[in-house]
Amino acid sequence: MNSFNPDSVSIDRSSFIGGEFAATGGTAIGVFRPSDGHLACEFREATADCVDRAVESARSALRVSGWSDIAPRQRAAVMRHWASLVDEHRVELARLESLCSSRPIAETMGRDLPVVAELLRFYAECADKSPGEVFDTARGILSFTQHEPYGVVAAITPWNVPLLLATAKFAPALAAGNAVVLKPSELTPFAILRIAALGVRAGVPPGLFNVLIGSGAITGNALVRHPGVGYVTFTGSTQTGVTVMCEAAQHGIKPVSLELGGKSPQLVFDDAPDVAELASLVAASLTRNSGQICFCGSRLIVQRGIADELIARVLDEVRAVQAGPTWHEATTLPPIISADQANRIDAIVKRAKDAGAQTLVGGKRFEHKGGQFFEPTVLTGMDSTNDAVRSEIFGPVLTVQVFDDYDEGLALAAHPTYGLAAGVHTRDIDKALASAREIEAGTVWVNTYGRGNDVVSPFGGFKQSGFGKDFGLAAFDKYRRIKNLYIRADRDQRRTAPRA
Ligand code: TXE
Repeated sequence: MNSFNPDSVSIDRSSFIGGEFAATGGTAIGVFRPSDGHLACEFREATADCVDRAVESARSALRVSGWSDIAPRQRAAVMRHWASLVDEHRVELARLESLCSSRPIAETMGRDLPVVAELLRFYAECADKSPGEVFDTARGILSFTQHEPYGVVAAITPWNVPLLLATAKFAPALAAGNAVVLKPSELTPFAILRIAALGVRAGVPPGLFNVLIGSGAITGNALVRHPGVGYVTFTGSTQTGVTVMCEAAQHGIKPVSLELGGKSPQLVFDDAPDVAELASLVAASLTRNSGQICFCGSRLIVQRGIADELIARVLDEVRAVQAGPTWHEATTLPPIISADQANRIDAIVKRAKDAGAQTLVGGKRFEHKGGQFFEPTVLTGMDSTNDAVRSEIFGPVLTVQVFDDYDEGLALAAHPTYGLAAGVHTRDIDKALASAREIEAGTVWVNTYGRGNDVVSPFGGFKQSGFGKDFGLAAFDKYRRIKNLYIRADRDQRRTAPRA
């Protein structure tokens, strides 16, 4: 019912600056449909001059509109209107999102777009619900905090769940009274451009929200360095996160938040509830978006008593997936975003096999009607030094390690560098809480895995998975500075007080 013809989708072909689609003039960048390899369009990259224009138009929109000074409820009203326009345009936006990404239409219609609208509503509600504090001080002193926005927030976002991850940044930043210049991945720009145009229709002052299309090296780098940017929020690889953090430090000591890579374990004890349901969860975490999800539960660590049954069921589940283009409703295994990513997955799997890993299912890339795909792959027989166990693969590849006792399970679940998320499966609440405490990760799911449609809970990693949260109230708070006003209020009274 939701399937669509990719040639019938009308797309916007330039950056969005100052409230309109604007000529940019850099070198041409091709945007390809990963499902069939077709060129969807060419953009002119946003150069450093365009970054200047976008940041200046954001600053001017803040000045002219008074966005940060108006009553927060007025900002909330605009954002609620924006959410209703997103609902109204759900089909068109879902198609734009699926066209050049790895997001199947069933997921963009059923999950991504509803969550995008909900994020706009959630942060609209936050706008006036988190006031400052008044402190207990000496009589005659009034000390309190006020929140102030940073000004212009630079947001840099990835290709894997493009629109939802971008909204998780621009919605709280705008609700907190900032302007935003967003650079989405150059591979997946379409839906976010349309959302920006809908924002202006909803009443977002023109220029307050700009979207620049370009590469990380040119557009992204110029944006992070720009002196008019007050805060940098980034989601992407750990390696690029390091560059972004260094550049932000060297060009103005700008605060940053980084949501980076992961290599998340699913720790399954013998007493896990409902093995059939668990097998579906593990398999879905592996195949959804073809594993191109930062919190993909890519390491199954399972206790011996339940291992054979669980692995057999996971294999049955992953064999049932249907590879296909993102515009077919029935697709459950979408393409890999690019040939480069497919090569990267292939290289890691080959290295893992060379180092002794055995393949229980899958193991190969394949082409399907011009798209690059990778078979859902389950690897076993590895220790924790194997590349497939250590590196973020960002593909549909699951490693399996079997353990005998609690300590061994916990030791296998630990990762030397990443700490994004983890799953723990057990009926024993004491064991669940104890292992959740032990595992160094920003999120631990117990007897479930993944975020579903949740916008309320904060998400973000520990260690080299980054710092700072997206989603929830924590994300709203990070886009506000705290100012303390300390007022001596008894001066006149003392001057006029009668002398003893
Ligand atoms: O990421 P990059 P890539 C991981 C995943 C994947 C690997 C590489 O393992 O296989 O990263 O993917 C912009 N200054 N994740 O190369 O480079 C870039 O244009 C400023 C996990 O696509 O990190 C894009 O908009 N910006 C991750 C964004 O950064 C720069 C999601 C992410 O690209 C830049 C994606 C620079 N110097 C990949 N260089 C997750 N946490 O979910 C690049 N960019």
